[in-house]
Amino acid sequence: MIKSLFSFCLVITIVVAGTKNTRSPVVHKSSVLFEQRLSQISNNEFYITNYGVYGHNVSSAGAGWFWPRGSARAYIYGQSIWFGAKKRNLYDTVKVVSVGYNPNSGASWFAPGSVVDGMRVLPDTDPRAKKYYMYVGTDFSSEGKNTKNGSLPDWPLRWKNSSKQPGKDGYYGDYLSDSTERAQYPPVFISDEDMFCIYKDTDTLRNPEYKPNTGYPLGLDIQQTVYSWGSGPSKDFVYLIYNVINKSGDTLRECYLAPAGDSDIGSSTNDHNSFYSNDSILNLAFQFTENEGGYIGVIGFDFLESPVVKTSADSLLIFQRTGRAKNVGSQIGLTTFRNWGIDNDPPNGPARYDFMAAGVRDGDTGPGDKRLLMATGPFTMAPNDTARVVVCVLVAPGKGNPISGDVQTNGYLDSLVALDKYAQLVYDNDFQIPMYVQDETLAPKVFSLAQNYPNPFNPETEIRFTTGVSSHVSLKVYNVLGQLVATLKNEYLKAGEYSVQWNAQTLTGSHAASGMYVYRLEAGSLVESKKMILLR
Ligand SMILES: [Ca+2]
Ligand SMILES: [Ca+2]
Repeated sequence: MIKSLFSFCLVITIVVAGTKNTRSPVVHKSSVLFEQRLSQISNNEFYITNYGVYGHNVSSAGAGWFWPRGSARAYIYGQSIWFGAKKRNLYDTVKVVSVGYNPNSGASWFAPGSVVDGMRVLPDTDPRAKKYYMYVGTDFSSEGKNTKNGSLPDWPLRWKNSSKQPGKDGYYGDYLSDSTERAQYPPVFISDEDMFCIYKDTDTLRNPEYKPNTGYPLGLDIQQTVYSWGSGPSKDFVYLIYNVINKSGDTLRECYLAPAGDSDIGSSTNDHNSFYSNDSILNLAFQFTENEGGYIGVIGFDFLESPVVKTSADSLLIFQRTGRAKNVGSQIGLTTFRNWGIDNDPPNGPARYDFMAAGVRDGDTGPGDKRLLMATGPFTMAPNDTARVVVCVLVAPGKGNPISGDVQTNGYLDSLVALDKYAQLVYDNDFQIPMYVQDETLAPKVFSLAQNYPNPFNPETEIRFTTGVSSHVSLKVYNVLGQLVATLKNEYLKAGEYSVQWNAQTLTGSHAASGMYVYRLEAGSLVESKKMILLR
């Protein structure tokens, strides 16, 4: 449960139809890009948004992960990923954590969209916004057309390294649910329901803790694909696949990625969290409840895939287009597991970072209303690097009274562990990951220059710009007479998002006087300028 409904209401401004009771299958309001959907196939009946929150019903501010389907048995109150990194910022290295779900407030700092279309959320009237709704495979025909809303883009995923034709050979859940067709494409294990979306951490208006010069945002695009099934043992687990792309110009060091949030099994006050330590290969964290009517399941969270590095100072060895790492043992795996009570949330970015990087595995301290977090890291991301992490969420029946004796050895977890091993086996042997194909008809602007912030300013302000291709870039400040006052950037830059601070110091080292100034970006053939005001 969240502690403060008040702050939740302030931060989450999404208005969507549907409540926990009605379980509206499609929550999709045409005037607002923010969207949540309800899974239709899996035995896990869960809400998921196009900005990373899952297991939370945003519209009713309530639990959003139920098992088995059709029951009122809640297992998750709300969850997403946190992404933490160290980066150079002005004169220091700062610890920054972008929060996909804050269990204290319910807030998400992520927003639908890709950084290539700007740091802020696109207005719904912008035609580019359409590609940032949630894609759900069962909405699409075999030709990849959206049968629910023809004005939305085609299915965006294609097989990597494939010469197959879009439409016939693209990746559509409903198309490949045909077993005859499916047999033509072994060894692919096709999901019955696929959901895909892209979101980013760059819209600082979404971050209630945002302050200039604290290192935010990290400049991440997160491509998220969720796979679920309706039959066999697979119906009890769900894969969440994250491709996290560093779209900033900064190298992000000692990165950690962690599913984090609040699981509540039925009543939130009598739950236990722990980490399964009897198997060194499984990265399995789990939660169970003390006996209460009807709640007999145990929920688990596992990294099926995590990044591969030689050392934490090296960049990633595995990239989106080079395929997954088959050898689980060469991956970083789970390095931190945290289990904490509702009153002990880490209060800010550096504290969250230290929490994720602690390298500890907290034990069961239940019963209570507990949060949990499992982190993989550290790894380094150069600009444009992609880190892929695959999380499995699974629910299996428990046995007997879980608080009598050790759940690790008394057999209570047997069904969960067996299911998790099966989920890992399926992923390792039979699962190929399609790649996102950028819709070229909706090609991003190559360059963009943002308004400085704050403005007016005294004495420091921040100017952000995006270069879609690598080129020589200059960013200069002029006074109203057209005289050069300061050169903020004048060098060859890789494609990416950049942030520059100006402390109102002139070329000669003196302090610029109050007044209007023009900053001018030249990148390739583009010239763009904006005005800013220094008020001393
Ligand atoms: Ca409970
Ligand atoms: Ca809880």
